[in-house]
Amino acid sequence: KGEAKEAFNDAKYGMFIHWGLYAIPGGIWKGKKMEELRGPRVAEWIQFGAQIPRAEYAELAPQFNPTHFDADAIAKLAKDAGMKYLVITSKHHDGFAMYDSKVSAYDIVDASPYPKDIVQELYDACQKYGIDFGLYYSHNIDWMDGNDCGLAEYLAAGGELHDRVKRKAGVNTWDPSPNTFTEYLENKAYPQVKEILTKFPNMTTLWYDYPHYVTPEESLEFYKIAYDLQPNMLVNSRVGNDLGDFDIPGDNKIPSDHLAITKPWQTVGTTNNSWGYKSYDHDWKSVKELLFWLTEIVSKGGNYMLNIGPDALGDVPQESVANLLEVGKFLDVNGEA
Ligand code: JFZ
Repeated sequence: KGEAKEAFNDAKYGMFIHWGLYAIPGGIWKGKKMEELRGPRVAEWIQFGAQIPRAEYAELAPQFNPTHFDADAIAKLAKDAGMKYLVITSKHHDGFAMYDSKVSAYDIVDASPYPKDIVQELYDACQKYGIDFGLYYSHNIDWMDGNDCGLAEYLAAGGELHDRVKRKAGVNTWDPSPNTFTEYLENKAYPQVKEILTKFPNMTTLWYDYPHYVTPEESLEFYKIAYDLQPNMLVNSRVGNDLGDFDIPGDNKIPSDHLAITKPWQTVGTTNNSWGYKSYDHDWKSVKELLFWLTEIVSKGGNYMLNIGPDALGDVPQESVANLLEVGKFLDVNGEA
């Protein structure tokens, strides 16, 4: 994948989009903010945070009607911001697909009043603006269909008992699906990954997230599916078990010894402090700070993927739009061609 890796390094800067049903609560569930709930304070974790039963969380789907969503405007924003590629959440930990899936009806077209395939719209708009395309897929955690996220099976396979595992990080313990994790892999995760790779050709990256309880065999299977269908596409290291074509040092992190890294690497960052839309988080990184991250990462040979979180109507928060465009102006004047 030498050429693809070079292209990845050359791309340097791209857009990450976290968008799903969690944009409706926007970080507040029944009057409680993420900070008063469990787990990470990022808004896309609300189902875990408030331990919302699956059926109750699924009631968000008929309320999701992002009539302001404008794929063209978002692809153009990426372009004007100086970004070369875009990666959107095809399915996050909540298990809801943002494209028209034939594998599961828990998706934007089948379960919400919104008639369009959001991923398809963005894919087409990216083609139009010459923006490379990639997808995020939560392969391990699926609070709707993933039972215990594979925890029991991971332990049975002799998986390491580190802190996160002891804490059961991310595991749906409050209302796990009736099917087993293995059934989830066979009937949902593997088929959906095959589905997106077939539906959206010529992707540059597939972004798996996060290998909490994935066994080496499962990581290999996820990697192989990707390789078989799109051999030139790069898979991120979060496929798990030291597989993957590029590394991610950690959210909002720059590796301390970038010269020791042998794989291409990417830092992912937020524009405020959440990936998914968080209605009360106004702590936007300044243009100066975004430029610091971009120049720091790119000058060390990395690739920076900066996130936006559209709201329930599909509007991108104005502050992040303005800041991205300011960075774009800077790149226009100072960036290389
Ligand atoms: C994961 C997700 O849980 C989160 O919702 C978001 O999608 C983010 C991009 O990825 O969260 C992580 C995963 C790994 C680290 C931190 C947050 N890490 O290694 O520091």
